[in-house]
Amino acid sequence: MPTIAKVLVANRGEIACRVIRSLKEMNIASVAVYSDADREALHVRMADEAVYVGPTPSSESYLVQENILAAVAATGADAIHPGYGFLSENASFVRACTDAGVTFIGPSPEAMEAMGSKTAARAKMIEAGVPVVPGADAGDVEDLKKSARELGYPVMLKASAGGGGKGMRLVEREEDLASSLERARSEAAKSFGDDTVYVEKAIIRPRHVEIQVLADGHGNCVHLFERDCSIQRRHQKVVEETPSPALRERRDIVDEMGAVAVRAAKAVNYVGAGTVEFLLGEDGSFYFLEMNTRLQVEHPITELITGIDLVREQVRVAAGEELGYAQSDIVARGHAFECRVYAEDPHMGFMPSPGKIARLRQPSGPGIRDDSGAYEGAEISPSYDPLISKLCVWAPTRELAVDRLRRALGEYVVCGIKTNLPFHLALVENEAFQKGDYDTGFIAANEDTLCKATPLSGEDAKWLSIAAAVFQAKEEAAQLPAARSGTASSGGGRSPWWLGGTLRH
Ligand code: MV4
Repeated sequence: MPTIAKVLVANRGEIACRVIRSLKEMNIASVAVYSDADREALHVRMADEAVYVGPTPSSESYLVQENILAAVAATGADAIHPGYGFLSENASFVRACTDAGVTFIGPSPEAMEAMGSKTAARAKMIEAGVPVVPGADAGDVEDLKKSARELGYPVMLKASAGGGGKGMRLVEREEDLASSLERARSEAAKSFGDDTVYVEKAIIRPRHVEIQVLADGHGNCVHLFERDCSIQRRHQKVVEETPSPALRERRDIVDEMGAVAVRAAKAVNYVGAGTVEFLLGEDGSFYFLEMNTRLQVEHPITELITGIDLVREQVRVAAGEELGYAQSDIVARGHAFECRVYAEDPHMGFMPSPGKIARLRQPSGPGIRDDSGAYEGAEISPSYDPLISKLCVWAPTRELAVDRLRRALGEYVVCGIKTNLPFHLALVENEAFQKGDYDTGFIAANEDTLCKATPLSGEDAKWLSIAAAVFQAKEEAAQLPAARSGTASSGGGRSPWWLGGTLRH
């Protein structure tokens, strides 16, 4: 059983802070890595040690396997937690960790590769008896017409090498098939360098429902219920919740989806935390979409309803421990939402809005969890995903959770940059959302009401400009030499946020 005494967190932002927190609770030393832009970042201050891994662009720092492994060697870390994104689903990196004698906190490279290719995953799932959307290779137009007739319209054309909705085309009638196939092929070739296309039965008004799974290296695997991630904008999740409103009265379907997800995980000898994504039809039918072989952004809402710390379980399993509990021991209570708070301007097409956070007040109080990498004075860099934090709420019922979400969003104050908080505030007032009556097309169908600028009255605009001028003047006064002596903050000019970790250049 590998002992894990020190973990290098090969990530940044909120997820790095989140992982470091569980390591601290487990009395495991933590090592942060940082680029030029992240020299003053929160995760660097929270870790016991921090190592510089390169210039700001991720491709020159966080994604450079040699630099990450050099940081492991320099600090004597015996394990790496990849977080999500970056190298978290990179099988060659897992092999490099193993070659370097470092424990990768996650699944095997084989499991990653089995699930990394859509077509290989689909074949594997069919073999394992996991329901997939009825479909076939497109072939030429005549083959496609035949397949589409058998499937029944509408059908969905998808790029075999694609994902995330790129190159997808809905075809309602046979007369549109040839032209749609041509466009799908050219988009697939342009986007993925591979023009292979396949056809599926289109699932109408689907929901995106995913199941969290957790497996150890001793053949034990459980699921931790579902997350409804249908509130997406351009295939980017924005709000997630558990339980799914569509399955509140259908826990039998959740049990079935959970059992299928466990079967999918076992089919690839999965170890660690993973997520099996499904399309859920209006009739309660569900179909395998893909499996994410990493911890997901939205994992906190599962933690809130089950009380299980998924990062802690990942580390335990990576250290060779058994789960120590069975499916019957996993109990969920209450309802949880996650709102992704982005440095984006919803009134400008969600354009990223990088810059300095001049003022920040994050919500707290009963049932609130705000996983954040931000702090007052932090710079939100244009070089990385503009996620500021994930505002999560828990309450005994969905209705109470909506009330709590409204209260928490009302407390959230960010000055200096634009955020998508106005979008979230509009969403929580939307009647269909309040009823849980939505599908994956919800934002597209409601974008105008969810993103309209709430015009300020003349009087409000006047007072806002006065307040901004006063604020600016105070900021400039605070920058004067006398005010910068640093005597006010601890550590001789060092930021008051500094927690005393060791900084290695
Ligand atoms: C579908 C579908 C309807 N029918 N497949 C979008 C990206 C990729 N995850 C799969 N997607 C879809 N596949 C069939 N046969 C509808 C979608 C879809 C979608 C799925 C999940 C979450 C958001 C979505 C937004 C638009 C379309």
